[in-house]
Order: sequence, then C-alpha cells, then structure tokens
Amino acid sequence: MPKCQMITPTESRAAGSIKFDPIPVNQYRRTVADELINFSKKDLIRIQRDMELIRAFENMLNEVKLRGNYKGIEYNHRGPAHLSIGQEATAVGQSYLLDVNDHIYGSHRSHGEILAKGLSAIEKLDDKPLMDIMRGYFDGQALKIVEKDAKGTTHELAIDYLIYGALAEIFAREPGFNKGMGGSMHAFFPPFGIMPNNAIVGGSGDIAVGAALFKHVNKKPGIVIANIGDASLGCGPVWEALCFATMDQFKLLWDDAHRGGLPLIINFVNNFYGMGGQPVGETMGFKVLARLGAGVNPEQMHSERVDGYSPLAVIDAIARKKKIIEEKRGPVLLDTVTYRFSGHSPSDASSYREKAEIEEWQKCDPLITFARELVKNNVCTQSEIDELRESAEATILKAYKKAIDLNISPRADLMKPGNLLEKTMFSNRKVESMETHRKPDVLMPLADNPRVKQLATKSRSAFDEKGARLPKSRCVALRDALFEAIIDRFYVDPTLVAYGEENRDWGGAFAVYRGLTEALPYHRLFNSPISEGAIVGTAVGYALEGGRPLVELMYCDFMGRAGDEIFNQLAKWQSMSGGLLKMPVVLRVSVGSKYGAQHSQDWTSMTAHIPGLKVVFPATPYDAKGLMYSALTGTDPVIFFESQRIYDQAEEFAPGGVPTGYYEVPIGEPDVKKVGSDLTILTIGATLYRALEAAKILEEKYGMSCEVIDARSIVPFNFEKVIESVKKTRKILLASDACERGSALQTFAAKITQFAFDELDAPPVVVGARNWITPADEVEDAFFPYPNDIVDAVHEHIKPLKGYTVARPCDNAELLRRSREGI
Ligand SMILES: Cc1ncc(C[n+]2csc(CCOP(=O)(O)OP(=O)(O)O)c2C)c(N)n1
Ligand SMILES: [Mg+2]
Repeated sequence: MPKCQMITPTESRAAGSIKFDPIPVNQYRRTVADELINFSKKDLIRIQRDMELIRAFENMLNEVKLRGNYKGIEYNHRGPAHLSIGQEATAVGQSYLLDVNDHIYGSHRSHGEILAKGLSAIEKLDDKPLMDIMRGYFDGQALKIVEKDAKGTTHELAIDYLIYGALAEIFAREPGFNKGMGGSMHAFFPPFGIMPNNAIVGGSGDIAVGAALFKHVNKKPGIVIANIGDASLGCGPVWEALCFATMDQFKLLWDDAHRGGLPLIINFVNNFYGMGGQPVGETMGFKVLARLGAGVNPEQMHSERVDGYSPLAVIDAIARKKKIIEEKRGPVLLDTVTYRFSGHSPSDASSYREKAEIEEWQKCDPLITFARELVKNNVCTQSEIDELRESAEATILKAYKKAIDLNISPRADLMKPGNLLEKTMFSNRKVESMETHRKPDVLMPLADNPRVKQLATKSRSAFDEKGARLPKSRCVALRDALFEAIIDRFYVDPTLVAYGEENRDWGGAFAVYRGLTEALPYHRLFNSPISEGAIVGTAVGYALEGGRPLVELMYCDFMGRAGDEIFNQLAKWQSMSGGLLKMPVVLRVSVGSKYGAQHSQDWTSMTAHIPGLKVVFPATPYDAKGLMYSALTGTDPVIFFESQRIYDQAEEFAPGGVPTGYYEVPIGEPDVKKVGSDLTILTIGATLYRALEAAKILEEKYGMSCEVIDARSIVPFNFEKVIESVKKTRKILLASDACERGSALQTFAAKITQFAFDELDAPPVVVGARNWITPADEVEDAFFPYPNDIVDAVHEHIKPLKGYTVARPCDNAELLRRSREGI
C-alpha cells in the first residue's frame, strides 16, 4: 500500500473495456532450408545428436524397467523412471541458446532436460573450465570413474561424465550428481545450470520465481526457466507463482537500478496429459494453455504457444523471449506443445489414450522428421544419422555398465553413525554474509534510523536499577529485539531480503519491521501477494541460488497454505543435493491469539516432525534477538516461531537486559529461566510466563520449589540441561500452547522417560492446549494451559498438594475419556 499510488474513484469507476492482444500459436514456419543461413551444419547435426542421446538414454531406462536388462546386461532398477520419449526436441530446442548462467528448474520428467542443458553447457565451455567443474564437483568422484577409459577430447569426456553422473544418480549411487540422494525425479547439476527437479507437480513453479528474483535483486547474469507440466496449471502454487512473478511493483516501484520484470520463463511442457487425466477437454478449461497468460498482466506474459516437435521453433522462441527478458519486459509464459510416446512411467499401460493417437504423434517423431530434413537439405547423410544413433547407444551403454557396477559405483552407506545423510540433513555453517565483495543497498546509515534512535532511549531490561518493574512502553520489547537483529543483518549481508504480506509500509503485521521501510529499498523489503506457498517457495529458490531470504507468514495457521513449500522443499534440498546446496532461509511464523480457531494455533510439532527443518520458539527478547542472529548467520532453514501474546514483553531474565550489539543464542540449547529443586517445568514459547506464575503458586502455597526451563528450540534439542534438572527434581511437567495430542511436548516427554527413567519419581506430565479448535478470546482460558491447569496436573499426576482441590478434572479417567472421544 504505497502512498505514492493514489486510487481514485474517478478512475476506478470509469466505464471502459479490457482489450486482449492475439496470442501467437505455433507461428514459426521456417524450414531447415530457411535456417541454413542462421545455423552451421555442425550445429544442426548437434541438435540431432543431442536428441539421439536423450532418446537412447530414455530407451535404455525403459528397457531396464520393463525387461530388467539393457543390451543383455541385467539390472533391477527399483526406483522410478518418468520418461520423456517423444519430448526430446522440446528439451534440446530450449537449451540450445542457454549457457551455465541460465538456470532451469524442472519436474519429475526431466532426464531429457538435464541432458539437453548439460550438452549445451559442455558445447559452450572451454576445456579448462570444463575440467575445473568436473574436478571440483564432489572432489572429482564421478570424473575419476569416467576418466579411466577416456580416449577422446575433453568435450567427449564431459559428455561421458554428464551421462554417467545423471545415470548413477538415477540408480542411487554415491558418485551420482547428488550422491544418489536425489534420484530420477530430482537429479540436478548446478555447474551446468541444471537446478533441482521436483517430484511435486508444479513444485518448480514458485521456486523458479525465487531463483529469478535472486538474479534480479543481485544483478546476476542469465535467465531462469521453470519447466513444469501442463497439468500443473491446476496447482495453487503455480498460480501463486504467476501472480508473484508478475507483481506490478517490479516495474512501478522498484528503484531505477532494479526496475523491470523478472528474468523468467515459465515454460509449460505441454504433453497434453497429467498421468492419465487430460487437461484439455477434461480436467481444465483453457483449451489452449497459452491463453492463461492473457489474464495475468497487461503484457499477457508475452504468452505464446510453440511447436515443441520442432527444435528450431523452440530455439526461435527462446531467442525472442530472451530478448524480451533482456529488455526487462519479462516474465514470459511459454506453452511448448509436445507428446510422450512412453507412458507416465514404464508400468503405465496407457489405458487412457488410443493407440492411434500415439501413432499419429510417432509419425512426426522429431528424431525422424528433423533427420529427414537434415538429409534432404544436404546437412548430412542418412548414414551419418545412423552413426549418431549408434554412437549415442554406445555412449549410453558405456555409462550403464559403470553405473550398475557396485564396485565402481557404490551406494552411500547409510548404516554407520556419521553417514552421508546424518552429515547433510543440516549444513550447520556460519556465514555472516552470503556475498562478501558487495556493499548492501541501504537508504540511510543505521544510526540515523528513527526506530534505532527511539530504541536507544529505552530500557534494555524490564526493571530499573533498583529492580522495580518499568512500564512496558519504556522498555525494549521482544518485537524490538527481533528488529535490532534483523536490521543489523541488512547492513552486513547484501543478499538479505525480507518479504511477506504487509511487510513494508505497514511494518510487518505485528510491527517487527517498523523502521525497516525507511532503511531499505523495495528490492530488499517488499510486500508479497497473499500467496503463502509462493512466499516460501520463492524463498527456497532465492536460497538455492545463493541468497539469504527472511520471509514471514502472518499467522502460523497459514502454514497450511505453504505446506509443500515448507515440508517438501525448504526441508529437503540440502540433503537431496548430497550436501551441495545450502538453504539459509528464515521463515518467521507468528502464533496468534484472540482471533479464534483459524488464527491462534501453535504448529511447532508439524515442523518439528519434518526432517531437515530447525525449529525455534523464543519467549524472551534476549533469546529472540540471539536466536535471530544465529538463524540469520546460519545456512539451514529455520522456522522461527513467535507469539503475538508476548511481542511487547520486556526482558526479565538476562542480567543487563538485551545487549545492544551482536550475540548469538545457540539453536538447540534450552535455558533455565528459574532455578528450583522439587519440580522441573519445561515450556515451549509464551507458556513460559504462565508456567512461572504456576511455579509461584506452587512455591508460595505448597512449598514446592520449581525449576523452569525454556526449551527455546525444538529441533535440534539438547536434553542435557533437562536431564540434569530432572536428576535434581525427579519430576517434570511440560507445558505449551500447542494442542496436546501429537505435540512436540509429547515427543519430549517420551524421550525424557527414556533418557531419565531411573531418575524419575513420576512419569513426565504434559499440559498442552485442549484438542479442540481455539475458541474466542473471551473463553480461551478453557483451552490454553493457564497456571491453574499446571497446578491441577501437578496435584493429580505428580504429587498431591495438601488441601488443594483441582479447578477442573484432569485425572487419568478423565484423560482416558477425552482420548476415547478424540477430544
Ligand atoms: C502435488 C502432486 N500431485 C500429484 C502427483 C502425482 N503425479 C505425478 S506426475 C503427475 C502428472 C503430472 O502431469 P504434468 O504436470 O502435465 O507433467 P507430465 O507428467 O505430463 O510431464 C501426477 C498427478 C504429484 N507428484 N504431485
Ligand atoms: Mg503433462
């Protein structure tokens, strides 16, 4: 809501109509003969060669999956193989003009795209950089294998390397491109601009937008292409990607140096099928996919349908679209028509389509029709085409033999402690700035910032020198502490960007970002569309390209809208890359209060359940700032929970209050907030304060001294302090605002039972929120754990309190009833 753009009733209410421009459909009509002036014979033959290599590669996999052998050599490939036999011209045409700076993100059906992009990169690289890439990639592990019997040129060696690396990856071997941790649907090779491929339909849609955002913000060369299927247009995140990619602000509000559209092609690889469903005529209503660009922005996304059965038509389209992008008029939508002869997967009997239909497409098989054109125009002879085919098969066979041999290509040993996955679930690095040679773009010196100046006048602690409590308005609050860490990092890391809903002029929904708008240009802090999926998905893409994004979901409840992006994308790409990629994304998630069932949930347990995410939930300003510093200098994805109930909380625990400068609170370390001897209370998040109230009641009225530990982090979590405390108190109660069933507390309780069974006089007791919807604020005391619920639970399950009567029943019979009824 920038004030500079006034919305007037006169303009908004004026009569008129919207005009659409015609969308080009298969307009390319030139022949090989026409193109002889633009392409050398060598180049045209190379197009055929690349298509032959891809076909031979996919044919080999088809044979292996269907018959368990290739050229008589047996192999049982247990994993998937979504083949693109028939789609080769689309891949080769697209990659022809691309170099290593151009990045492609794809789908489960990307073998062809990987090979085409790799072959194009190899063609454009000189021997030295090519050797450097192969030697440097995972210490040359795959190179050493292909080098052994290499006889030809460096470029021939590189082709062997590409085919072997991709195949070894598909067969889950450690020398594969991603150490065998990606596999067929996810394989990729960043040095050639081949970025992660995604088994979630449409998953690359918003990730590619984030990658393009990175290039745009940080002025990196090259374009980004999202290769996603025609059926992915039914996926919400793809629509969100289109909205995010075409935001007006890129062209209207960003400063001169950053004004203009994203360097992005959203390319729909349109093979007319999902698995068995038909988008056109059945599951969608667009008839011609390219039509969809028309509704997205006035440029209609320069949308166009291209004949993906003609490599030259695709090359022509990419050349024209690249020009549009260079002129900063992107992004672009392409509807590249193609067809797969193979099934969705080799086991697919194609029951959903007529044989006659497949035969019609086979008649215009690009490998045959393009070769025919080459021969007709004397580019080469038929026997040269035959040789290309034989040579492709020989290349594939050579890689196949190496990739299936366990002695040459072993699988990662995941049995031993310290194995590959243990090492790569998190990267655990500390990187102050993702790019050191560039100064961050800021609008004023940090000291001049109005909020920084205002905070300088406030108390760093909740108490004055005499220990008297100060009014909250005079203290640095939790939201201020977060702000201090965040703004400081903006002056250190030039790649740091923050975005989400209402992040700019509003100041972030809960005023954490107030003061940032004055400090940062649009390209470092901006409002996103209400697209939670795209907010997280673009952050993933931004990080995969080497940047550090800080993104925000206004309410924890909206995580549901970004489920795939958080659970499948953010969490997994570090380990799925074999440790090659880093994911320094901080996702701020605010746990609401007062707003009822869809705005008040604590979903820490969901994020803690997914391997690959670090999860923190600070409850004090000191911890919030220190954990934010740790998160923003780490290289792992951190889900940073905050509670709206305590944004205005001042620092009550740290001696000296919240430090003004840099410090870290280590992720994974709980903190003893109050020392005691009879009962340990372990809390997550804002419940800390209610637990302290309960501790006061227990101590003052019942003489039970309580030790209160604030978990601060959920993943990772070091149990040492908790076990130490339990050794002393021999009793533990765990409390948080999350619904009790399946909560992180339950996991903690189970582990504490296991780790400290002999130390405990009573089983750990969990006091969470009830397993209900969150009711209205006026009656929320029946739902969230209040001090009396903690005291009740102590009395019922840990130690009877003399003269105490429970406020509401919570004995085992009652808990069994609730469980029986699922409430
Ligand atoms: C979110 C999601 N839903 C469903 C699937 C199962 N699935 C795998 S591929 C596929 C069809 C995808 O069609 P399209 O996007 O057109 O790509 P194509 O397979 O045609 O290349 C489906 C439904 C999935 N992987 N991800
Ligand atoms: Mg499809």
